[in-house]
Amino acid sequence: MVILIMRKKLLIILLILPALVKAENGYDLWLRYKKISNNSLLDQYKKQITSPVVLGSSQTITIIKTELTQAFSGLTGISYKISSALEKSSAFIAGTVSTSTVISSIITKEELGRIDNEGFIIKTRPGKTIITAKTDIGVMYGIFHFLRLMQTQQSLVDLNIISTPKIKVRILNHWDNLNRTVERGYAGFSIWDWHKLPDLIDKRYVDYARANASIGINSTVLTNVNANAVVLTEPYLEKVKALADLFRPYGIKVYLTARFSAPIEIGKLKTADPVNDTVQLWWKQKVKEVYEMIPDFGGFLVKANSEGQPGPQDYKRTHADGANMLADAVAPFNGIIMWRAFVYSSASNDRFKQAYEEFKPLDGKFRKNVLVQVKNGPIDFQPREPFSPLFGAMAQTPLMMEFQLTQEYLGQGTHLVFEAPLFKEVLHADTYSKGKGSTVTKVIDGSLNDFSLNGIAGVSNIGNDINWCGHPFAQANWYALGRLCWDYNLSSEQIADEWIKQTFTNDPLFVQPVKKIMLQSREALVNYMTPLGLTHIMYNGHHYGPMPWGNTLNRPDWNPVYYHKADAAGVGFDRTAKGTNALAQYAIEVQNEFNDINKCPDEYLLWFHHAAWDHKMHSGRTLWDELCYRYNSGVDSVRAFIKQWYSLKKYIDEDRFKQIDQLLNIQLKDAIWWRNACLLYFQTFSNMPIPPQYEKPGRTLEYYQNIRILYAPGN
Ligand code: GCV
Repeated sequence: MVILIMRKKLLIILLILPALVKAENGYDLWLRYKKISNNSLLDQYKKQITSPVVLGSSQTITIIKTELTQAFSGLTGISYKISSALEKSSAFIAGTVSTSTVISSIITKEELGRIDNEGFIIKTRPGKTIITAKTDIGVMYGIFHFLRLMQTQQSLVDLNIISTPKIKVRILNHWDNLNRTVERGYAGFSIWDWHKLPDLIDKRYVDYARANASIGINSTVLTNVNANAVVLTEPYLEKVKALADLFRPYGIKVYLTARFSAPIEIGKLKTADPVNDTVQLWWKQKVKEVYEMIPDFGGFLVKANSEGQPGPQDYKRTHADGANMLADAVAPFNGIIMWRAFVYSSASNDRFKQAYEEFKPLDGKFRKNVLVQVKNGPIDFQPREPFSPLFGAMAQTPLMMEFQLTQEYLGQGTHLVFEAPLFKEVLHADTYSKGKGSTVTKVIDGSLNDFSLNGIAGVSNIGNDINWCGHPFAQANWYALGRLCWDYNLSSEQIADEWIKQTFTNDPLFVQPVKKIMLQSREALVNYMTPLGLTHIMYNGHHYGPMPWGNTLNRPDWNPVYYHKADAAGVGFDRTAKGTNALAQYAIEVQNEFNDINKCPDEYLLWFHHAAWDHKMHSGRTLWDELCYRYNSGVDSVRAFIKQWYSLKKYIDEDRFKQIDQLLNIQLKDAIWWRNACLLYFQTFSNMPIPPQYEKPGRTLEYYQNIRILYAPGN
């Protein structure tokens, strides 16, 4: 009996304990609005948000009210109602400057002059909070900023925030197909349920818009750059319209990818030649049709003459001819064309050089409403690449940045990799195109070459997985893109800090170590995958796992051996004047940074040099020993992440804790796989021993060469 009672008690305890930290599935992203546990802060907050009022009457204002009701109630634990009219007791007032004299009397002309139509101003005094802007969309951004301050438990005392976005087109590129598969997608199927649109509006579309608005993303390309012309037919445009209507009050514009051969495929023309009058007319009519349905349609993103996609070169025309034809069609409606510079043909002796060779001669030849969209590096979203030389070479063309959020070459859906340090590394790089300080950032924001149109794109990592991005930490890359587009001066640390606090908890005992993991994660991945400038040695096709020996595809530049060129003498791609001379595409100062094998930073050594196995590195180690060291330190980092993560169990809900724990263990298995496969393979050339302090690969090279991952996702 006694035992029974004890058992019962034990049973009750077991049932109650897990319920203390409620299970979460990640769906709420960074908008969880959990009750603030710090009571003195809570008191301060309550005073600042007493009797909240939001002035105005648009759909955006309704959205703001819904968000605030949910947020204030969740964060304080008291239920709030947002009023539409000023009351004597209103401490919290939000609305455009024209909505109330209370607001306009507090905000100066000079302050207003410092924001654009999307910017906002937040001012607080004891017991008074003003959030204002020139437009309702600006007010919405101000509200989300304010909620971020609350969620990250910042003081609301004496705020004087004047904020305006540094980048105009802050855009996601979905590589989503109409059949709902996602190219390089690792989070399930596409969130766009084309089959049921426009009749079924999934709640996810609303939450997608909220999430983007909360981090300042104002544009989205719904479809894959490997485009399907069918999206431009009327039934699909109806579906696109439904999404555009829904996203509009969140400040989000919709764009589509344009398949260059659409006039033939859906227009029944014989040609898609951009100088042909009938073709031009077809596009003009198509564009008119789109704008009649979606008056604020953003424009088109185009991948042309790349990886088998049709384009102007099929008719012996240039990229500028193609882009300009589309630009002329959208210009009357203020649309823009984002024309991708991701091209590489087997004709060049170095894939690195291809985009520059094709686009540099076209500098200045594009219409004003064309942005040339350039991937961050010259090859293809590798764990580390030097910045694309195009950024320093197109002074007469506005260039926009393309980053990849989906981790095609960065461990895909199973590795924890925070990409903000990668983004910032590229943005900080100095092109020297107009002397010292000509950073990629200044090229992208237009300040260096005096362009007002500018943009940053992130290839989306969103799918229909319950937590949106597959890996719980992948959400941080979506978050980082939005925050950096708004303000590229934010540090990676700041972004990680905000994201962790909103996504998990404000407890510093959790925040600090997790931040450390995030900030080290990209370098760890570089070390266990492609240290010292190794490039593109992933598995063929799906790109998951190591395959440095890959040498069977038709085109040399699709094979890993092309990129590392390992032989008995050494390893690495000689891009100096003795090699392909790709370095000549950079300003002389950049060339000087990389040209001398003894001065080239370790991180980029094998990008630019074929270095001897006994080459002396900056550490004093030989290249071979350094390679062994880096691969092992990558593995050690992941081991440390796991140990650290395990110590954090008590701070978060069990579901997310376990999921991340298991994913980290996959990451460790993969890191060991990468290290062993690569070292064993490169050892066949170096003929040098793995130094005794490191673990010896437990399997043979043949074992690793025989691993087949047939059905990796996203391929
Ligand atoms: C959308 C890489 C990817 C392709 C992608 C291409 C691109 O090659 O592997 O899946 O295609 O880049 O950016 O166009």
